[in-house]
Amino acid sequence: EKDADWWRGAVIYQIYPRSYQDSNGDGIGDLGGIVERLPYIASLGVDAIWISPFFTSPMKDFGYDVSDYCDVDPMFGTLSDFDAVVSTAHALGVKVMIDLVLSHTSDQHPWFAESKADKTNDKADWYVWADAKPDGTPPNNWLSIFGGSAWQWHGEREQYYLHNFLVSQPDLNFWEPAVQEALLDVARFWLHRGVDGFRLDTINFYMHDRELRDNPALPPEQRNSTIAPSVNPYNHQEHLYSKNQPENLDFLRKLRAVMEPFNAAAVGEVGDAQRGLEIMGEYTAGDDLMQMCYAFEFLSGAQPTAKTIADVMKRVDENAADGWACWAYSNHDVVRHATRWDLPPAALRAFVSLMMCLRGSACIYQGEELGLPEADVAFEDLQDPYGIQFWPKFKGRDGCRTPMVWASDNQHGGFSDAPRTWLPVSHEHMHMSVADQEDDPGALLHHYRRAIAFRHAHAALAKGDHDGVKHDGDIVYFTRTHDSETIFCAFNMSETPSDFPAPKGTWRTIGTEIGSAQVSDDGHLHLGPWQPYFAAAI
Ligand code: TEU
Ligand code: CA
Repeated sequence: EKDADWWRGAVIYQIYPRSYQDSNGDGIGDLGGIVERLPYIASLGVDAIWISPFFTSPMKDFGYDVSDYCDVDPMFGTLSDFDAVVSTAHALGVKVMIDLVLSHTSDQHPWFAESKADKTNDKADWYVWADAKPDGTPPNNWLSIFGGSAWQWHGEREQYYLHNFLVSQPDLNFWEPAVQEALLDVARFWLHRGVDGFRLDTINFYMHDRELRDNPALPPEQRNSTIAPSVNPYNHQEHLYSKNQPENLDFLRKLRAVMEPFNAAAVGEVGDAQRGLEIMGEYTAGDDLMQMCYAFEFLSGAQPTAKTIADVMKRVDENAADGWACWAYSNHDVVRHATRWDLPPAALRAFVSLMMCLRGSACIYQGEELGLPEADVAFEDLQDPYGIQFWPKFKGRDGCRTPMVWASDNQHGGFSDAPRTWLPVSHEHMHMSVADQEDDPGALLHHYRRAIAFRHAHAALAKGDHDGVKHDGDIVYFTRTHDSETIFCAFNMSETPSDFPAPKGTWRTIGTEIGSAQVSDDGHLHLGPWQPYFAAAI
């Protein structure tokens, strides 16, 4: 009776566990806190949660550096706390996706401890080791996303090791079959514990070029900052050999086969500013690969307009027509979109309504349902190594990682009873708390609930095909169809009122609860600022 297709069109709520709810008063969010807040999450109407890493970790990259894949970091709780997350979520009808960071481990992982000891141990080839060039410099020119060479010299082993991210995040060697087997066992472990799927970190970094060829330079006009801020020289290189290797697909097929009996779904994170959608096409191309890839198109850059939204959707159709994107506006790595695009409340409403209607699944990042802006974090409070590296040109990722605000009459916004929290709660966030918005019928939180419910009420919006996304001035519009249901959607993506001809044929206006316009007597739609129009074919 399990629905293998549950992920298609799902709304996934992303939890950054350090900052969701602290249940034991140490100033850090934890799994017990998630259990406490699950009724709230269920009240949003989301299908699933994605929990950022809670595994054993020295926390150099706040959990994206794992030292034991099959245990919970004591900071976050225990395996039985995790079981409580799963059972509570399932009882509320919410699925659980966990964040598997398989491309690299922490340098504190026992596998690395063994591997680094010498060149002959059992795990000698579990990481990517290479000799220095004759002059002692790294084996090639590959760069790390977090700054500098992607190679770190190791005195004991007298070799360099590869790290695409922090020095303390050595890359696993996916060319070693035993590594792949060990990682598939990790997936099996969690599937047996009841998880419904995975968010897979950086799936396009799994394999590397075995010959370790130098990456070519990227022409200046192609350097953009989707994956890393523009101050980072990483953007000056085309990562031809350090990522996107065709053999990634072989591993992903094995992983999918492991997931299949559990009806589990994966959303693969593909970090590539130039070829992201092309790679999405490759990685979601068949039933034996990823169900979804995470789309970066709305996670950086200028505020999307009717035209750029139509362009993105067209590129998805061209590159990944048989695949399925998972959209997001905000996450734990980027500036919150309320600030990044400087959006007024009406625009925040329009953007989430749009996301609920686009072909694809959708990720909502904790706090965006409250309209939280990016928090200002002072240099003294900074925690993110990526921010510390490039400060002040790039202030890092702490501004989107500050604690959730639950109630404004409470110390630390109801997040924690500790004297001090790991990142300070933003004062600007306080009056936007969940409790404040629950009491205010006009609050954004209620709009998020209604927009999610609207999608769930219409299979065409969740699972349907579309006839191509088009734009006319500031209006973006399209039609979605599933089985016998056909829905027309139009959105005025601007401050300026706009007229638009009503679609031909017989239609019934729907979605008035999320602001849908009505067709006027002259057969036109008069769309106010940021106003949508929705209609179902009769
Ligand atoms: O991010 C991968 C990735 O693409 C990053 O470069 C991201 O774009 C960057 O943080 C810039 O904003 C994943 C995780 O989401 C991130 O938190 C981790 O730090 C990273 O992998 C390494 O595991
Ligand atoms: Ca805690």
